[in-house]
Amino acid sequence: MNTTGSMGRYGVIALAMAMAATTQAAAAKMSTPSDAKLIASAERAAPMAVAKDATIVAMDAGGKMRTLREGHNGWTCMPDSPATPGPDPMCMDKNAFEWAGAWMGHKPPASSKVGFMYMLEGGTDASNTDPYATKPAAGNHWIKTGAHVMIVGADQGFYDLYPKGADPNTHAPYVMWAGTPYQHLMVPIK
Ligand SMILES: [Cu+2]
Repeated sequence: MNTTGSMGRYGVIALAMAMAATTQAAAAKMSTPSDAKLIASAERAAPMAVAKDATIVAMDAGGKMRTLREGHNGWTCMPDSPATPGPDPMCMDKNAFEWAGAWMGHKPPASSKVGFMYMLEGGTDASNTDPYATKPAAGNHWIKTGAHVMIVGADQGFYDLYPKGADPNTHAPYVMWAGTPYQHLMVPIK
């Protein structure tokens, strides 16, 4: 007996695929905040005097950068990353934005191009030693830092002034991802 009835085997498979695609589209739609929400999230990263005239960019579902709003003060802000537990929007000056692009693109950052970044909503990072960890490893936990600013692209001698452990005290300045091309100083401000 043909258990798939009159549709036949391939009809059932096609139907199942169509249903899966519809479910995925619905899930994507539900989890994608509006541009207004993304912009508001991005603007919370810095003082409003900086954020209100900044370019706002966001990563789309396919990992491509999309410009939500063109700015004119040299700053670029990104909304919270949904991949981490807490809110972590950021505002970057030009050098810091280039640095972040190098990190995300797995490329070497420019040397001695010091950049500055605001993260006034704080941030959570999966590892203080691995720039590409996406979740904490066994016996590890999310590195949670409150409102802070970051200094990126400085020389080694600068980072050598600060602690570099895997489990830093996040209430005082410390180096994240020490010894990698993406080491940077995390500076809590509260
Ligand atoms: Cu940060």
